[in-house]
Amino acid sequence: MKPEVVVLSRLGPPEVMEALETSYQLHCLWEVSDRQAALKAASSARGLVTTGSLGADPALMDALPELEVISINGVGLDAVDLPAAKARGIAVGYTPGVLTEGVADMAVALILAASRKLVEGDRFVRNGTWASGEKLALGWSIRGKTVGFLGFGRIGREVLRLLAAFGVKALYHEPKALEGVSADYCNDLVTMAEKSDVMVVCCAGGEATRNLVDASVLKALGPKGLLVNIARGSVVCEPDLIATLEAGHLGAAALDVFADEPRVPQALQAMENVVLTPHIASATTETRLAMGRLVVENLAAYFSGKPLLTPAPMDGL
Ligand code: 8YV
Repeated sequence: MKPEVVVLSRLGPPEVMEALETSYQLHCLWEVSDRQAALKAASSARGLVTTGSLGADPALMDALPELEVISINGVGLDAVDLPAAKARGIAVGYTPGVLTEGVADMAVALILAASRKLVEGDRFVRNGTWASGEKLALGWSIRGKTVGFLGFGRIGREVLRLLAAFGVKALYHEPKALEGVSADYCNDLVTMAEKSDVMVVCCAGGEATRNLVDASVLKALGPKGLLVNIARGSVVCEPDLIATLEAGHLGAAALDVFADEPRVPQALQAMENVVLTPHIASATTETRLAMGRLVVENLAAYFSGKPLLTPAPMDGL
């Protein structure tokens, strides 16, 4: 008998779902109209596959009383209730490392898209404004500018490695200074924002970072400043972001993540100086294949009695 596994969202490319189907009896929840009935039918499931955004809350764990292992397709742990999993003795795996490069590439793409007006320029061509004789306003160069990193883990450091080719100066904000990193520490976020031309949000989500980027930080970044968020929408106070942009106190924003996905405030959609993408920083075939393989390998390790390859850090909870 194959173990039963609940899958909350289709993982791609196709070989990931094929690998899951080969080894498990799947309950694919995105295919059902009645989620409660589907969960009831899955009440013997021993495994759960979820994503960084969908996570797993205690209600879901309660609905799956036989649950032994959660395998997350993502690096963010903010949507999975780790204390609830620990209390139930549920093992949790995630996919660190394999998405660092894909997400870092996206941060650089967003910086260039906003500073060089790629999306605005595309609209300008398509809607006939260029043909009507108008000129797009000048963009600006990232070369030699100062980039402040809110969070300087694997992803932030990879973004900086890529940006080194542009000769940027780098600052970072973390709860504590880090050893052996090639960026200057700022223990105050507002001070870092004042000194930065671009701020890249690449810290973990969750209560510790909720609304850390508020009006005071955004105003300090300033009327020429650019905010890039490839982490979690919860880190940025969205109403403050909208108000600061509308008042012209912040120059631009490039956002891959939002407070209430997939809903994106109309006010942000209406602004030419805002680049919006639908939470796709890890969404390349290469990265999603690597993530999907690790999801499958973590499950396989669990069901063959071995330690997970990449267990979520649950110690000390
Ligand atoms: C994914 C993410 O988009 O890693 C994360 O935490 O948010 C993203 O890489 C998400 O997990 C979808 O699978």
